[in-house]
Amino acid sequence: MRNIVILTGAGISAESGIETFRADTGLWAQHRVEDVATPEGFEHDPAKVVAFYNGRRADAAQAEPNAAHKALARLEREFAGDVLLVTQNVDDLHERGGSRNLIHMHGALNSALCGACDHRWPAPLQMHVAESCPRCAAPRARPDIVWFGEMPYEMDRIFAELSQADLFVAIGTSGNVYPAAGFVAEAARAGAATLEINLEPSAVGSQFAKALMGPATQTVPAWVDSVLTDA
Ligand code: BJW
Repeated sequence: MRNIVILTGAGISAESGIETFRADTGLWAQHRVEDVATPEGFEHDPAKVVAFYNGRRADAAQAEPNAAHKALARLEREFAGDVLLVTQNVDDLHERGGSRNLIHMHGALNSALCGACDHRWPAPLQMHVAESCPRCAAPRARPDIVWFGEMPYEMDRIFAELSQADLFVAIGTSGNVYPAAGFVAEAARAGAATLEINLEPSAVGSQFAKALMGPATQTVPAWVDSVLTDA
């Protein structure tokens, strides 16, 4: 086995104290998706959207990487082949846990994006509405987040890596949001072994050949140990 592609979702950060989206008391039980996670919502009420992401950025800054984040970083360091981590999460707990080969397909809380020229720069802890772009000066700064209806980042690279994967693993994601929910089918079609690690089977759980159920801080370190021992 040479190439491992790992997809992570909100469940891997849950035990660091970051809320998931679709739990009964999760973010989507507290906020309307249309209001805070669509371009139309931002157009209609930018102050509400900026405040939502300011709160999320503050929560992420308080959180610490957990044993699952650290185990994936160890896998990247110690596995003889290539490990690519694709996260849907916008927090920076994978980086702070030590991962380097990482794609934030849904953007990042610590990044700001110019809606006029696509320039990116480090977001302040608290963004303000209609901040100016440091490159083109347009008052169009927005959180650098992929909202519904927008194209996730680095899709060409992700699909290329999935087509070369020997193993695809999804950790802590509910399988409700595409294109990420379609990665298991893509990887299986290309001949990869597939593994789901979650608290409970996801919406696409039946498409995985194997599953490990339990909290990520227990299942992920145990799985990483087994991969490094068998390698
Ligand atoms: C634990 C745990 C513990 C808990 N240990 N596990 C109809 C059909 C198909 C698709 C569409 C459709 N209509 C529209 C679409 C497309 C749309 C979409 O998928 N909609 C669905 C709702 C149907 N997708 C898009 O618009 C995307 N763009 C797009 O498709 O562009 C076109 C394109 C075409 C072709 C190729 C490529 C692209 C953009 C999606 C943007 C998603 N944005 C959000 C919000 C922004 C980021 C943010 O604010 O953080 O991203 S939505 C939200 O969901 C967030 C997440 O990244 C994403 C996934 O959530 P996740 O991570 O799975 O969290 P939860 O809460 O759902 O699940 C947590 C899991 O953890 C659970 O399974 C728990 O069991 C588990 N768990 N504790 C282990 N301790």
